[in-house]
Amino acid sequence: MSTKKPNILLVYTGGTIGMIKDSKTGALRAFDFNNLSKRIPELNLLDCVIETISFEEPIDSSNMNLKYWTQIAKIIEENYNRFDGFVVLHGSDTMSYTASALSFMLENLSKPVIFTGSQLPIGDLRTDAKENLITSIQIASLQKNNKPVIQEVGLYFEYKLYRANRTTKINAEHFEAFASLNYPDLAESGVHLKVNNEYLLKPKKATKLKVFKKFNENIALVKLFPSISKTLLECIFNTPHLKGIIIETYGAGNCSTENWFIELLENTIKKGVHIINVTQCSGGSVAMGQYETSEKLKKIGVISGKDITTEAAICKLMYLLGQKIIPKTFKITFETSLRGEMA
Ligand code: ASN
Repeated sequence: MSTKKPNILLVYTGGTIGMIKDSKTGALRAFDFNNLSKRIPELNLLDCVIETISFEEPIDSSNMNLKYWTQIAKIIEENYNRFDGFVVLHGSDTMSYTASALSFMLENLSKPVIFTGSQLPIGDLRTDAKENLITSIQIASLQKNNKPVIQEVGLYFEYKLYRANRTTKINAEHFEAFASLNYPDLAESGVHLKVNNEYLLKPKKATKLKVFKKFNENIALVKLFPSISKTLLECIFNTPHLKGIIIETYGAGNCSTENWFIELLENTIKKGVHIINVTQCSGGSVAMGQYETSEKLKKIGVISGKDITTEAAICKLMYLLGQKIIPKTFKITFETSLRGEMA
């Protein structure tokens, strides 16, 4: 058995976790990650070797975009062989989007990439940052038979490890800020760190990491509401260069059966724009055809998002549009689970 300690790369992108209160002004400012172990001496107790890399200018995650997603993917790609695991520190607001995007960008991933952050800055007396950071590093360091236990993109927050592309931020106040309503927790941190092995992704054997960065951003997200206007929808659907639209429907994928609405969708699909049906509910699945109010969607070729989160649907759509899949197979490809993001 090898006695080598796992090497972990900590990637700091920004967010509340990396901030400390200036003792004089009281304002929050980004923390110097080169002095990480000085600030958090507990890290020296961990059974791994930690290196850090930081965005030159850390950002609030509300400013996240494709350019930054690509930057994170590149950091992982360039350091993939030197490290056994990666922990990405990220603002919680858009963490589910970034972590979902990375799950699609990193094909054949066989090492842990754990996203975490916090609700309170690391320097705050009542901070949740220390536990989130320390346990994320421990999870990224877990090995069995010299192989990482977690071999996918995860999100760790408030004692739970989730499959990242199954998560949604559900609370801006509670320390328990995330939920994975359609997939069980991958691990739980209590007195013991309990990994639920049966729910982990098992990657194909001996395949090399491939990093795909050519996402196509020409997409739209429409949340339906009773009495939504034809003018508004026509305006969105006729956006130049649009390649895909995600519609957040009601319940199990239901929507209005008014003729103008169905015709608008049908004509848009005929123009070659993909339409994905995702439910507005936080949990549960789209089941087109279960009610009369979704039967027509099925007939006109709307794609089922099944139980995918909106965050993961957005990233999967950008990813698949970037792959230049032929129109005939696009629907079946979207409806297939690629990274454990849907049933
Ligand atoms: N606004 C912060 C961010 O997402 C929130 C946080 O990290 N808790 O960057």
